[in-house]
Amino acid sequence: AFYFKEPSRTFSEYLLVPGYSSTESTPENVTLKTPLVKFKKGEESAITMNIPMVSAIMQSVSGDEMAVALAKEGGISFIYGSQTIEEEAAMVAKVKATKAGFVPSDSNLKPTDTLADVIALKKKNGHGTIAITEDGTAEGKMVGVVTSRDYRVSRMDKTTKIESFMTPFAKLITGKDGISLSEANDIIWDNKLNALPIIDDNQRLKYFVFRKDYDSHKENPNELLDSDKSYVVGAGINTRDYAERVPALVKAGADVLCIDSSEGFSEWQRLTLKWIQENYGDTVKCGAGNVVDREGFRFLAEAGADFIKVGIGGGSICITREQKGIGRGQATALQEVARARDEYYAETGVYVPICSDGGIVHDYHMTLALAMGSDFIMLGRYFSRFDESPTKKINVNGQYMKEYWGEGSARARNWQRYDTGGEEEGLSFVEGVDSYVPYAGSLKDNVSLTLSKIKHTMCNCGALTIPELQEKAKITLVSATSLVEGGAHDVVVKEGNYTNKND
Ligand code: MZP
Repeated sequence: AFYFKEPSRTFSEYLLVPGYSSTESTPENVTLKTPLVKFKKGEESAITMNIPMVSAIMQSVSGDEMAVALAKEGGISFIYGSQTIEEEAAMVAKVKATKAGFVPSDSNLKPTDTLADVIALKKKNGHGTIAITEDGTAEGKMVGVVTSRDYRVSRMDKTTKIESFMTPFAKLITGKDGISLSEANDIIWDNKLNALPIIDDNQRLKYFVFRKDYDSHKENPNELLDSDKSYVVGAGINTRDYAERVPALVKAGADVLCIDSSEGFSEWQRLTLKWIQENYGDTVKCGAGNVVDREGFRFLAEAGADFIKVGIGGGSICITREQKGIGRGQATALQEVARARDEYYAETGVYVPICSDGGIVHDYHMTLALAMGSDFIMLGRYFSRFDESPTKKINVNGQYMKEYWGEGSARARNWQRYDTGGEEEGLSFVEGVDSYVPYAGSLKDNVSLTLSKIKHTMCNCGALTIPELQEKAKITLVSATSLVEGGAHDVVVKEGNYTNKND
């Protein structure tokens, strides 16, 4: 057997030692832009992200709602592959169809629906303006609109029919398709509306222009109206049904794919990548993984992976190390793979981005992962706590929790992720658990806080970009006793004065 000389280590065993910060080292000057897919020296990656965060390929994390919310912040979700091809493609298509102000086809109700239906739809879509069409479909003629103001009449009974409180279409000030954004904005403000419905010649609703969308596009209004821009979305695939799944996802508009597997150093991944290259050349981008050492990285890089995920057994819901005794401490795995990535780049002139996947507990772990060479980070538990994850929010002993389960759990039954080929199909033993995580609110608020911490730390290290952080970072191992020194200690902390939401 081969024995590694050093023990494998986790993020919590390290700290960053500050470097020189100049007057330029301020959070506003930090950019977190990062490449998603491989590129040649001197060229740019075909897909870049504004923040180095992607959401995990998991049932309890990445549905279409998560994908839109994360894309709005500059990251990318990978829609889970442990569902039928049709269901996964439909989720991708829904994300691609979502534009600022766009109304998805299930955002309509008919006049005979009730206040309860309005409330349920508002909860699902997050906005209070709902179109009322003759038959409740997006193709139907628009007959009115319900706004937050209309249904906030508390005396109303939930069984009250919409027709009794909606604003009839005749009374609406409507915009025609082709209206300029500033014209739309004038109408919105002059009439104290929250949203302006934009209709086509047959009085069918095309989309709403929401006041909040206008505000966020003030700098460049054309991005919102006359624009085809859709949100970037990824999707998970497996090494069994790729010949059917990949075409369906590509047709639905997926921008990037990723082979979702707990162990990626396998011939099955090489064959999957080969099939994609033979059928699509380099027009379809696909990541692979997961690996934890140089050999695994080189194998997938040579097989043509567009990015490579690092990490086995470190996920919060993962029991692979306990069940099978395989894996490696995430920090050590990442350091070795990052060196292999740099070596491969020096040799071939091809930069293959790597993604640290799993095991992030504190926000500073993300900064460490970036400093250790990760180009971006995949997170499951982190995103599962937010409103936008596709799971139920439940009250457990007085505290709000969200459900979070592993892809290798009996609940997800994603046996393809743990498949080692052969005739055997199905889950023979579990590699993940079903759990609760404390509910933490909206993605936007939490991501902003996390990014702010990352940017401040980068400033302390004198780095304004991720590559600069990787070059300049000074990283030290910490002893078990100095870990205690790092938290509040030898004081009685008053209740409620410190909450680190990601802890
Ligand atoms: P975390 O962010 O919750 O710590 O880890 C998320 C990662 O754990 C996923 O991206 C995936 O690589 C991995 N995962 C998902 N399901 C399981 C499992 O059931 C798992 N064992 O390990």
